[in-house]
Amino acid sequence: MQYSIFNLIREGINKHKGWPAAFRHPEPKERYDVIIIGGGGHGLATAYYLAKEHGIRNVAVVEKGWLGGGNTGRNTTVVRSNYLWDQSAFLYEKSLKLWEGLTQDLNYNLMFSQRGVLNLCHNLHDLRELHRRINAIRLNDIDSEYLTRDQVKAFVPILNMDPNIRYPILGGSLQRRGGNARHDAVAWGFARAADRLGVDILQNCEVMAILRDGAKVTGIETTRGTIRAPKIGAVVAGHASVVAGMAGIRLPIESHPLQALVSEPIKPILHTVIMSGAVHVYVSQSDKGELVMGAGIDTFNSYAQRGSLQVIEDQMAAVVELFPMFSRLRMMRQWAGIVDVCPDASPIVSKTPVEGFYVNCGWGTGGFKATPGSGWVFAHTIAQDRPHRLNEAFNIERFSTGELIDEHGAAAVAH
Ligand code: FAD
Ligand code: PYC
Repeated sequence: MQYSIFNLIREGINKHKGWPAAFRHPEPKERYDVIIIGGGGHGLATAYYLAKEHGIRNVAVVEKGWLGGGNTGRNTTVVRSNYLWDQSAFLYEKSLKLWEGLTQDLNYNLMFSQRGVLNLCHNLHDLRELHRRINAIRLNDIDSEYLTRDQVKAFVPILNMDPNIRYPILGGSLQRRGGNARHDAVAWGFARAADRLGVDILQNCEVMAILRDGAKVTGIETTRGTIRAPKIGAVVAGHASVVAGMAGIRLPIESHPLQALVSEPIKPILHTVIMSGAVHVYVSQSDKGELVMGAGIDTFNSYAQRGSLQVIEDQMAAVVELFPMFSRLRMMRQWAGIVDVCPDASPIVSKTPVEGFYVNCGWGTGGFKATPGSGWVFAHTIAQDRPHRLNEAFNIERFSTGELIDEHGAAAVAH
């Protein structure tokens, strides 16, 4: 449904009682063709593309809490595709291309803003590594450009360009097509579009067990009853090991808290995303005016969605080093999400040894940008029972064959 200014005025006068729900709240059916566990962006995107691209509409998305209440609603919304290795570059670039048409495709304003992502370098090693990456990225026909120190200064005049500081800025790599999007809108937009294609979205429905008949899955046991399906996809960032364990699969994943924080809102001052691996912080400004910041994971393993003070103290020191003028800003909120990290800092989007059980996990600190691409390839993998060529390399076997895709560098500051 399209909304006009008249609807808005009418709803304002009528105390907002007339808006239709964006999606249905159905009771679970006994049986579906596919069950997707996890109602974050990746799970909802998978269901949407199953219905849209593969005509599989008898699908349930099963979410233990509310849509987007996991990392989809907790991340700092950086979108980019500047990855080093071909396999990752192609997958993240597919995702970025989908982002570029997603607001229109879903008919939902995702506030996708290609404001650029600028990675700073502060020493000779950084500089050499930056050039290597820019060359690798451009060889894959993905945009990436080098900015000299003077060009960085012209692009973001509020950065501290003093050559005598601890980590002087020597230059940067800029992906102009990178940027930010509104994270909740991504969940809501995919949910509404999937619902319209017939997908059942089941919230407050926690998966407690995965049912098997020998080597095959047959369904799930949930807090809303037993639901049967011959194909089950698990897309549960932060709890991938827990849910895979229910199917008898052990994943090579560690779960860590990743924190972020926002300042009080201020007038527009920062028009791009700044990341610095050496000083160790990243920052952008939201449409509300808040500065959104973060850095690396807390080093301990945890399922508690909070982190330690020392990590945010370090982030604050780093941001003030890059932007001395932010020193008087007050911080408003801090939170954490649980990120599942693979040993090579790349995801697993794969079939498993259990027939009909598929996993999509291990996106670590960087899966928001991958949301549409991840859903697109995972839908293909489930529908065809074989990976798409874009996710072939991200199989679960690579941890025994040794064909790892080491993207620790691309995870950069957030790692
Ligand atoms: P989620 O949104 O977490 O969805 C998984 C869902 O599964 C959850 O809603 C959960 O409730 C549900 N679930 C779990 N267990 C069960 C169960 N037993 N039964 C039913 N449901 C279950 N990435 C970027 O690309 N850019 C960024 O700037 C960025 N910043 C980040 C900042 C922070 C602080 C954090 C924490 C992460 C950040 N990320 C970023 C990573 C990104 O948020 C994630 O990779 C991505 O959102 C994962 O999406 P998802 O849909 O897989 O997971
Ligand atoms: O992957 O670009 C990223 C990112 C930024 C902040 C957290 N992850």
